[in-house]
Amino acid sequence: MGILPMRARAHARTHNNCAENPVRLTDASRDSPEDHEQTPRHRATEGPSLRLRLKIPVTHMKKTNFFLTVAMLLAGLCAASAHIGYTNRDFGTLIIDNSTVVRGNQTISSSFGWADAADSDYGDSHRGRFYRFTLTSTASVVISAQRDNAGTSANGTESNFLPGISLFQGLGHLSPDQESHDSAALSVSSRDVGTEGSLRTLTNWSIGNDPTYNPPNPETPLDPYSGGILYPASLRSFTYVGHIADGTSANFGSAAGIVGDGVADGFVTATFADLGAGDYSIFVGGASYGRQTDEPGPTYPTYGVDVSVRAIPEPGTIGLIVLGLGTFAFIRSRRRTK
Ligand SMILES: [Ca+2]
Ligand SMILES: [Ca+2]
Repeated sequence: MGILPMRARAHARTHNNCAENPVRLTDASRDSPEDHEQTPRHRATEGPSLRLRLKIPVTHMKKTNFFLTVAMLLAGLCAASAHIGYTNRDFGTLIIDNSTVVRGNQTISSSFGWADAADSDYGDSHRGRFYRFTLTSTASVVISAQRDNAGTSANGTESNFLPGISLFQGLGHLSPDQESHDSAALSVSSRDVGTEGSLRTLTNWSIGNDPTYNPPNPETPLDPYSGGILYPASLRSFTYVGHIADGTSANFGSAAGIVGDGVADGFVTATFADLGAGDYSIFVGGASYGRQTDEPGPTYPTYGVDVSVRAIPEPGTIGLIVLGLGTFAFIRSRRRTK
């Protein structure tokens, strides 16, 4: 359970669901531009709605059409916000050579999002950032997160941010699908009643998206998505691999099974061993559970973070390389002897 009384949180969430989108946009505008990922529907939403408003005076519209239009405009505002996206946070296919790759200059909304998703009523995926990478063969990957002063909290309160990292197999929805988000009908119907969102940082979880049509149909401005190809709503699954949290239970709370690094210093690192080939998502968020009362929303401070990955060849692979070099040296020495 979160630390706010359930009724208060339910109120906050109801208040926040569609209305949370402008809030996220505010957060995002302070964040990095990659938040405004332009899926086809995002682009289309602004087009037809705007054209409708310019061409058809409200006085000449039937009342029902007017309300439909208002509803669509509101829906458009909802759809235009960012959910689970990876732009500027995609490490790509990792080269397994022990080299470190950094994605810096990213910001995270709130200092509690990771820890809040470790408890029994889950958490909101918007209170953190998703990164991704791909492996084409088995490797161990070192993942690190270091706070910086890039967020709105860069006024002396950035030290409130203690990062938590969770690693999952799987990815959220990618274009042309709509992005995954917690308040999609499929997300809500696939999780327990009363949960705060779909995100879980200590176990497997899944999240849905909304259906969309691409391209939109400009001939039906009241229903611009009635043309084109249907991309139906679906669920994406995240298979839990492991986690690390900054500090101790004094900051990340009492949820069972959390592994902390013992030193609440804004830095965490962990090695995730023997990862098979495939696509992975990293979730990074704040690990200060108790700060939910200090940051009640709906607008949250943002905190800067730099995240890095380093892929290490498997010990078996190293052994083969050493064996190969040894054989080469042996053959050369034999030739010299001859
Ligand atoms: Ca929670
Ligand atoms: Ca630490």
